Amino acid sequence: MKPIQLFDPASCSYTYVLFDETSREALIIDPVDEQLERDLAVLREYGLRLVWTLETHAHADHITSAGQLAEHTGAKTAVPAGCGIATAAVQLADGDVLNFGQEQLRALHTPGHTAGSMSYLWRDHVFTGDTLLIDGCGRCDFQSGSAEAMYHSLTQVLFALPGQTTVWPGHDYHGRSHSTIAVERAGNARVAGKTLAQFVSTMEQLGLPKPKRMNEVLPVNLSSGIRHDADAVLSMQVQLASGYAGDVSPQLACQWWQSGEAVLVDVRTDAEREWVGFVPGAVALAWKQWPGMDFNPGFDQGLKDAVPAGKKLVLLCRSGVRSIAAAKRATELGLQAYNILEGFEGDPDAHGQRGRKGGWRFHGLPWRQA
Ligand SMILES: N[C@@H](CCC(=O)N[C@@H](CS)C(=O)NCC(=O)O)C(=O)O
Ligand SMILES: [Fe+2]
Repeated sequence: MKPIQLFDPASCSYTYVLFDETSREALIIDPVDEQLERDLAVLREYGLRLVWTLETHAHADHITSAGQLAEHTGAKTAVPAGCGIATAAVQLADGDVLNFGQEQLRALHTPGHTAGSMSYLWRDHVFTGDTLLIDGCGRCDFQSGSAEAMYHSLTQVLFALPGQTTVWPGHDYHGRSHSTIAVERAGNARVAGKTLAQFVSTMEQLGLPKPKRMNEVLPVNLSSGIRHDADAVLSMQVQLASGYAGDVSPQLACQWWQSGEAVLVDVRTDAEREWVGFVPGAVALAWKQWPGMDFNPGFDQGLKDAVPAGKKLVLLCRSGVRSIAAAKRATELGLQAYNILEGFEGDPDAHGQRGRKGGWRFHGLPWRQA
Protein backbone atom coordinates (compact mmCIF):
# COMPACT_ATOMS: atom_id res chain seq x y z
CA MET A 1 0.00 0.00 0.00
CA LYS A 2 1.27 3.44 -0.92
CA PRO A 3 0.54 6.92 0.38
CA ILE A 4 -1.46 9.28 -1.82
CA GLN A 5 0.92 12.03 -2.93
CA LEU A 6 -0.53 15.45 -3.78
CA PHE A 7 1.32 18.50 -5.10
CA ASP A 8 0.91 22.26 -4.68
CA PRO A 9 2.58 23.86 -7.71
CA ALA A 10 2.81 27.38 -6.25
CA SER A 11 5.10 26.26 -3.41
CA CYS A 12 6.32 22.92 -4.89
CA SER A 13 5.00 21.32 -1.67
CA TYR A 14 3.95 17.73 -1.27
CA THR A 15 0.97 16.70 0.85
CA TYR A 16 0.39 13.05 1.78
CA VAL A 17 -2.77 11.15 2.67
CA LEU A 18 -2.38 7.75 4.40
CA PHE A 19 -5.28 5.53 5.33
CA ASP A 20 -6.28 2.26 6.89
CA GLU A 21 -7.98 0.12 4.25
CA THR A 22 -10.49 -1.51 6.59
CA SER A 23 -11.69 1.34 8.80
CA ARG A 24 -11.03 4.06 6.14
CA GLU A 25 -9.52 6.27 8.86
CA ALA A 26 -6.97 8.63 7.33
CA LEU A 27 -4.33 11.18 8.19
CA ILE A 28 -2.90 13.99 6.13
CA ILE A 29 0.65 15.34 6.29
CA ASP A 30 1.46 18.98 5.42
CA PRO A 31 -1.82 20.08 3.81
CA VAL A 32 -1.74 23.43 1.91
CA ASP A 33 -4.51 26.03 2.31
CA GLU A 34 -4.89 26.69 -1.40
CA GLN A 35 -5.59 22.99 -1.97
CA LEU A 36 -8.30 22.63 0.68
CA GLU A 37 -11.10 21.87 -1.81
CA ARG A 38 -8.98 19.38 -3.72
CA ASP A 39 -7.97 17.58 -0.52
CA LEU A 40 -11.57 17.37 0.71
CA ALA A 41 -12.51 15.94 -2.70
CA VAL A 42 -9.75 13.31 -2.45
CA LEU A 43 -11.02 12.25 0.98
CA ARG A 44 -14.56 11.97 -0.40
CA GLU A 45 -13.45 10.09 -3.51
CA TYR A 46 -11.61 7.43 -1.44
CA GLY A 47 -14.38 7.29 1.18
CA LEU A 48 -12.04 8.33 3.99
CA ARG A 49 -12.64 9.78 7.43
CA LEU A 50 -9.83 12.15 8.36
CA VAL A 51 -8.72 11.62 11.97
CA TRP A 52 -5.39 13.49 12.05
CA THR A 53 -3.73 16.43 10.36
CA LEU A 54 0.05 16.52 10.79
CA GLU A 55 2.77 19.08 10.16
CA THR A 56 6.44 18.28 9.68
CA HIS A 57 7.29 21.85 10.82
CA ALA A 58 5.94 25.42 10.83
CA HIS A 59 6.17 26.28 7.14
CA ALA A 60 7.71 29.50 5.87
CA ASP A 61 6.56 29.32 2.24
CA HIS A 62 2.84 28.44 2.30
CA ILE A 63 -0.07 28.36 4.74
CA THR A 64 -1.27 25.07 6.21
CA SER A 65 -4.93 24.08 5.93
CA ALA A 66 -4.74 21.98 9.12
CA GLY A 67 -7.04 24.27 11.14
CA GLN A 68 -9.61 24.43 8.34
CA LEU A 69 -9.46 20.67 7.71
CA ALA A 70 -10.03 20.08 11.42
CA GLU A 71 -13.10 22.30 11.27
CA HIS A 72 -14.46 20.62 8.14
CA THR A 73 -13.78 17.00 9.07
CA GLY A 74 -13.44 16.80 12.85
CA ALA A 75 -9.82 15.64 12.52
CA LYS A 76 -7.41 16.46 15.35
CA THR A 77 -4.33 18.56 14.64
CA ALA A 78 -0.94 17.15 15.67
CA VAL A 79 2.37 19.02 15.38
CA PRO A 80 5.98 18.64 16.52
CA ALA A 81 6.25 19.98 20.06
CA GLY A 82 9.14 22.30 19.25
CA CYS A 83 7.47 24.28 16.45
CA GLY A 84 5.54 26.88 18.42
CA ILE A 85 2.18 25.89 16.89
CA ALA A 86 0.20 26.63 20.03
CA THR A 87 -3.24 25.88 18.60
CA ALA A 88 -2.66 22.18 17.83
CA ALA A 89 -4.57 19.52 19.77
CA VAL A 90 -1.48 17.33 20.18
CA GLN A 91 2.16 18.36 20.62
CA LEU A 92 4.26 15.39 19.48
CA ALA A 93 7.51 14.27 21.11
CA ASP A 94 10.15 12.05 19.51
CA GLY A 95 8.91 8.46 19.33
CA ASP A 96 5.22 9.30 19.79
CA VAL A 97 2.85 7.09 17.83
CA LEU A 98 -0.40 8.15 16.15
CA ASN A 99 -3.03 5.52 15.36
CA PHE A 100 -5.42 5.59 12.43
CA GLY A 101 -7.53 2.44 12.21
CA GLN A 102 -5.08 -0.46 12.61
CA GLU A 103 -2.23 1.62 11.19
CA GLN A 104 0.48 3.39 13.15
CA LEU A 105 2.72 6.31 12.36
CA ARG A 106 5.78 7.19 14.45
CA ALA A 107 7.24 10.65 14.97
CA LEU A 108 11.02 11.05 14.58
CA HIS A 109 12.52 14.30 15.79
CA THR A 110 14.80 15.42 12.93
CA PRO A 111 15.86 19.01 13.72
CA GLY A 112 17.98 21.06 11.32
CA HIS A 113 15.65 22.87 8.92
CA THR A 114 13.91 24.12 12.07
CA ALA A 115 14.60 23.13 15.68
CA GLY A 116 11.27 21.34 15.98
CA SER A 117 11.16 19.59 12.57
CA MET A 118 9.96 16.00 12.53
CA SER A 119 9.85 13.14 10.05
CA TYR A 120 7.14 10.49 10.19
CA LEU A 121 7.64 6.78 9.73
CA TRP A 122 4.80 4.60 8.46
CA ARG A 123 5.48 0.97 7.49
CA ASP A 124 8.48 1.20 5.12
CA HIS A 125 7.80 4.81 4.16
CA VAL A 126 9.30 7.92 5.71
CA PHE A 127 7.88 11.44 5.26
CA THR A 128 10.86 13.66 5.71
CA GLY A 129 9.36 17.17 5.45
CA ASP A 130 12.17 19.64 4.72
CA THR A 131 14.82 17.56 6.48
CA LEU A 132 15.79 15.11 3.72
CA LEU A 133 14.87 16.23 0.19
CA ILE A 134 15.63 14.25 -2.97
CA ASP A 135 19.34 14.77 -3.64
CA GLY A 136 19.22 17.67 -1.19
CA CYS A 137 18.03 18.79 2.21
CA GLY A 138 16.17 21.70 3.76
CA ARG A 139 18.00 24.97 4.29
CA CYS A 140 19.20 25.70 7.83
CA ASP A 141 19.59 29.47 7.75
CA PHE A 142 16.42 30.71 9.48
CA GLN A 143 13.65 29.64 11.89
CA SER A 144 16.08 28.23 14.47
CA GLY A 145 17.69 26.03 11.82
CA SER A 146 21.07 24.42 12.41
CA ALA A 147 23.37 22.72 9.91
CA GLU A 148 24.99 20.70 12.71
CA ALA A 149 21.59 19.40 13.83
CA MET A 150 20.67 18.70 10.19
CA TYR A 151 23.83 16.63 9.67
CA HIS A 152 22.99 14.56 12.73
CA SER A 153 19.34 14.10 11.68
CA LEU A 154 20.35 13.02 8.17
CA THR A 155 23.29 10.74 8.96
CA GLN A 156 22.27 9.31 12.34
CA VAL A 157 18.47 9.25 12.27
CA LEU A 158 17.22 9.01 8.68
CA PHE A 159 20.15 7.17 7.08
CA ALA A 160 19.93 4.64 9.94
CA LEU A 161 16.56 3.48 8.54
CA PRO A 162 16.53 0.35 6.32
CA GLY A 163 17.82 1.15 2.82
CA GLN A 164 14.61 0.09 1.08
CA THR A 165 12.55 2.67 3.04
CA THR A 166 10.78 4.98 0.57
CA VAL A 167 11.55 8.67 1.10
CA TRP A 168 8.65 11.09 0.55
CA PRO A 169 9.94 14.69 0.76
CA GLY A 170 8.13 17.88 1.76
CA HIS A 171 9.14 19.62 -1.47
CA ASP A 172 10.72 18.95 -4.77
CA TYR A 173 11.62 21.82 -7.03
CA HIS A 174 12.54 19.58 -10.01
CA GLY A 175 9.47 17.38 -10.49
CA ARG A 176 10.80 14.28 -8.69
CA SER A 177 8.35 12.43 -6.44
CA HIS A 178 10.21 10.03 -4.15
CA SER A 179 13.47 8.27 -3.45
CA THR A 180 14.86 5.66 -1.05
CA ILE A 181 17.10 5.82 1.98
CA ALA A 182 19.71 3.65 0.21
CA VAL A 183 19.88 6.02 -2.79
CA GLU A 184 20.10 9.16 -0.64
CA ARG A 185 22.61 7.64 1.77
CA ALA A 186 24.88 6.74 -1.15
CA GLY A 187 24.51 9.76 -3.38
CA ASN A 188 22.74 12.78 -1.83
CA ALA A 189 24.70 15.73 -3.24
CA ARG A 190 24.64 17.78 -0.03
CA VAL A 191 25.56 15.18 2.54
CA ALA A 192 26.72 11.82 1.13
CA GLY A 193 30.38 11.18 1.95
CA LYS A 194 30.77 14.57 3.64
CA THR A 195 32.22 15.29 7.06
CA LEU A 196 30.26 17.52 9.42
CA ALA A 197 32.61 20.44 8.64
CA GLN A 198 32.21 19.97 4.86
CA PHE A 199 28.44 19.76 5.20
CA VAL A 200 28.23 22.89 7.39
CA SER A 201 30.34 24.81 4.90
CA THR A 202 28.14 23.63 1.98
CA MET A 203 25.03 24.81 3.83
CA GLU A 204 26.59 28.16 4.73
CA GLN A 205 27.42 28.80 1.09
CA LEU A 206 23.92 28.16 -0.30
CA GLY A 207 22.93 31.84 -0.19
CA LEU A 208 19.24 31.19 -0.93
CA PRO A 209 16.81 34.14 -0.92
CA LYS A 210 14.24 34.05 1.89
CA PRO A 211 10.88 32.48 0.92
CA LYS A 212 8.78 35.26 -0.62
CA ARG A 213 5.76 34.81 1.67
CA MET A 214 7.67 34.12 4.88
CA ASN A 215 6.59 37.15 6.93
CA GLU A 216 2.96 36.68 5.95
CA VAL A 217 2.66 32.92 6.40
CA LEU A 218 4.75 32.10 9.49
CA PRO A 219 2.50 33.76 12.07
CA VAL A 220 -0.57 32.20 10.47
CA ASN A 221 1.04 28.75 10.55
CA LEU A 222 1.74 29.18 14.27
CA SER A 223 -2.05 29.08 14.67
CA SER A 224 -2.70 26.08 12.37
CA GLY A 225 -3.37 28.32 9.36
CA ILE A 226 -6.31 30.11 10.99
CA ARG A 227 -5.95 33.87 10.77
CA HIS A 228 -5.74 35.62 14.09
CA ASP A 229 -8.70 36.71 16.16
CA ALA A 230 -8.68 40.12 17.84
CA ASP A 231 -6.88 38.95 20.97
CA ALA A 232 -4.22 37.23 18.93
CA VAL A 233 -3.79 40.34 16.77
CA LEU A 234 -3.22 42.34 19.95
CA SER A 235 -0.62 39.84 21.07
CA MET A 236 1.20 40.49 17.79
CA GLN A 237 1.61 44.21 18.47
CA VAL A 238 4.45 46.01 20.19
CA GLN A 239 3.41 47.86 23.34
CA LEU A 240 5.18 51.12 24.00
CA ALA A 241 7.60 51.33 26.91
CA SER A 242 10.02 53.92 28.18
CA GLY A 243 13.75 53.42 28.16
CA TYR A 244 13.70 50.61 25.59
CA ALA A 245 12.00 49.76 22.26
CA GLY A 246 8.87 48.14 23.72
CA ASP A 247 7.13 45.18 25.34
CA VAL A 248 6.18 42.20 23.22
CA SER A 249 4.23 39.00 23.82
CA PRO A 250 6.13 35.69 23.84
CA GLN A 251 4.36 34.84 20.56
CA LEU A 252 5.58 37.96 18.74
CA ALA A 253 9.09 37.54 20.16
CA CYS A 254 9.12 33.95 18.95
CA GLN A 255 7.94 34.96 15.49
CA TRP A 256 10.67 37.60 15.15
CA TRP A 257 13.24 35.16 16.42
CA GLN A 258 12.15 32.30 14.13
CA SER A 259 12.10 34.52 11.07
CA GLY A 260 15.63 35.71 11.86
CA GLU A 261 14.56 39.31 12.53
CA ALA A 262 15.60 39.18 16.19
CA VAL A 263 18.15 37.52 18.44
CA LEU A 264 16.62 35.90 21.53
CA VAL A 265 18.68 36.35 24.70
CA ASP A 266 17.75 34.53 27.90
CA VAL A 267 19.00 36.56 30.86
CA ARG A 268 18.23 33.94 33.52
CA THR A 269 21.00 32.03 35.28
CA ASP A 270 22.16 28.53 34.29
CA ALA A 271 20.51 27.18 37.43
CA GLU A 272 17.12 28.64 36.51
CA ARG A 273 17.28 27.25 32.99
CA GLU A 274 18.18 23.84 34.36
CA TRP A 275 15.44 23.99 36.94
CA VAL A 276 12.41 25.09 34.88
CA GLY A 277 13.45 24.71 31.25
CA PHE A 278 15.06 26.58 28.40
CA VAL A 279 14.52 27.64 24.79
CA PRO A 280 16.81 25.66 22.44
CA GLY A 281 18.79 28.08 20.31
CA ALA A 282 18.38 31.12 22.60
CA VAL A 283 21.59 32.90 23.63
CA ALA A 284 22.20 32.41 27.37
CA LEU A 285 23.57 35.55 29.00
CA ALA A 286 22.77 36.00 32.67
CA TRP A 287 21.78 39.49 33.88
CA LYS A 288 23.42 39.92 37.23
CA GLN A 289 23.02 43.22 38.91
CA TRP A 290 23.57 43.92 42.52
CA PRO A 291 22.68 47.12 44.36
CA GLY A 292 25.28 49.79 43.73
CA MET A 293 26.61 48.04 40.68
CA ASP A 294 25.40 49.91 37.66
CA PHE A 295 27.35 48.23 34.96
CA ASN A 296 27.99 44.67 33.97
CA PRO A 297 30.94 44.40 31.57
CA GLY A 298 30.50 40.68 30.76
CA PHE A 299 26.88 41.27 29.86
CA ASP A 300 27.61 44.29 27.68
CA GLN A 301 30.27 42.45 25.70
CA GLY A 302 28.10 39.32 25.44
CA LEU A 303 25.26 41.36 23.95
CA LYS A 304 27.53 43.07 21.45
CA ASP A 305 28.84 39.68 20.35
CA ALA A 306 25.39 38.09 20.12
CA VAL A 307 23.42 40.74 18.22
CA PRO A 308 24.52 41.54 14.65
CA ALA A 309 23.97 45.10 13.40
CA GLY A 310 20.42 45.73 12.19
CA LYS A 311 18.82 42.90 14.20
CA LYS A 312 16.33 43.35 16.99
CA LEU A 313 17.00 41.96 20.43
CA VAL A 314 14.28 40.22 22.47
CA LEU A 315 15.02 39.56 26.13
CA LEU A 316 13.63 36.74 28.23
CA CYS A 317 13.80 36.27 32.00
CA ARG A 318 11.60 34.41 34.49
CA SER A 319 8.73 36.83 34.91
CA GLY A 320 9.54 39.91 32.82
CA VAL A 321 11.28 42.07 35.44
CA ARG A 322 15.00 41.47 34.95
CA SER A 323 14.44 41.55 31.18
CA ILE A 324 13.24 45.15 31.51
CA ALA A 325 16.45 46.17 33.28
CA ALA A 326 18.45 44.30 30.66
CA ALA A 327 16.47 45.92 27.81
CA LYS A 328 17.24 49.37 29.24
CA ARG A 329 20.94 48.54 29.42
CA ALA A 330 20.89 47.15 25.86
CA THR A 331 19.22 50.37 24.70
CA GLU A 332 22.05 52.38 26.26
CA LEU A 333 24.42 50.23 24.24
CA GLY A 334 22.61 51.27 21.06
CA LEU A 335 20.53 48.13 20.50
CA GLN A 336 16.85 47.93 19.54
CA ALA A 337 15.79 45.96 22.61
CA TYR A 338 12.40 44.52 23.54
CA ASN A 339 11.19 43.00 26.78
CA ILE A 340 9.17 39.75 26.59
CA LEU A 341 6.06 40.18 28.73
CA GLU A 342 5.80 37.71 31.60
CA GLY A 343 9.12 36.08 30.71
CA PHE A 344 9.51 32.32 30.56
CA GLU A 345 7.09 31.40 33.34
CA GLY A 346 5.07 34.43 34.29
CA ASP A 347 3.10 33.63 37.38
CA PRO A 348 1.91 30.05 36.81
CA ASP A 349 -0.86 30.45 39.39
CA ALA A 350 -2.22 33.54 37.67
CA HIS A 351 -2.14 31.96 34.21
CA GLY A 352 -5.42 32.71 32.47
CA GLN A 353 -6.67 34.81 35.40
CA ARG A 354 -6.98 38.56 35.87
CA GLY A 355 -6.04 39.12 32.28
CA ARG A 356 -2.65 37.45 32.75
CA LYS A 357 -1.54 35.61 29.66
CA GLY A 358 1.26 33.49 31.11
CA GLY A 359 4.88 33.35 30.00
CA TRP A 360 6.71 31.74 27.10
CA ARG A 361 6.07 28.16 28.14
CA PHE A 362 2.28 28.53 28.24
CA HIS A 363 1.89 29.29 24.53
CA GLY A 364 3.12 26.11 22.86
CA LEU A 365 6.32 27.90 21.86
CA PRO A 366 9.55 25.88 21.62
CA TRP A 367 11.13 25.02 24.97
CA ARG A 368 12.60 22.00 26.72
CA GLN A 369 13.22 20.67 30.17
CA ALA A 370 16.96 20.41 30.85
N1 LIG B 1 11.64 30.06 -3.39
C1 LIG B 1 10.74 29.57 -2.40
C2 LIG B 1 11.47 29.11 -1.15
C3 LIG B 1 12.29 27.94 -1.37
C4 LIG B 1 12.90 27.51 -0.04
O1 LIG B 1 13.65 28.25 0.61
N2 LIG B 1 12.55 26.30 0.38
C5 LIG B 1 12.98 25.78 1.64
C6 LIG B 1 11.90 24.88 2.22
S1 LIG B 1 10.63 25.85 2.96
C7 LIG B 1 14.24 24.92 1.53
O2 LIG B 1 14.68 24.39 2.52
N3 LIG B 1 14.84 24.81 0.37
C8 LIG B 1 16.03 24.01 0.24
C9 LIG B 1 16.64 24.18 -1.11
O3 LIG B 1 16.06 24.88 -1.93
O4 LIG B 1 17.69 23.58 -1.33
C10 LIG B 1 9.74 30.66 -1.95
O5 LIG B 1 9.99 31.84 -2.17
O6 LIG B 1 8.75 30.28 -1.32
FE1 LIG C 1 10.11 24.45 5.18
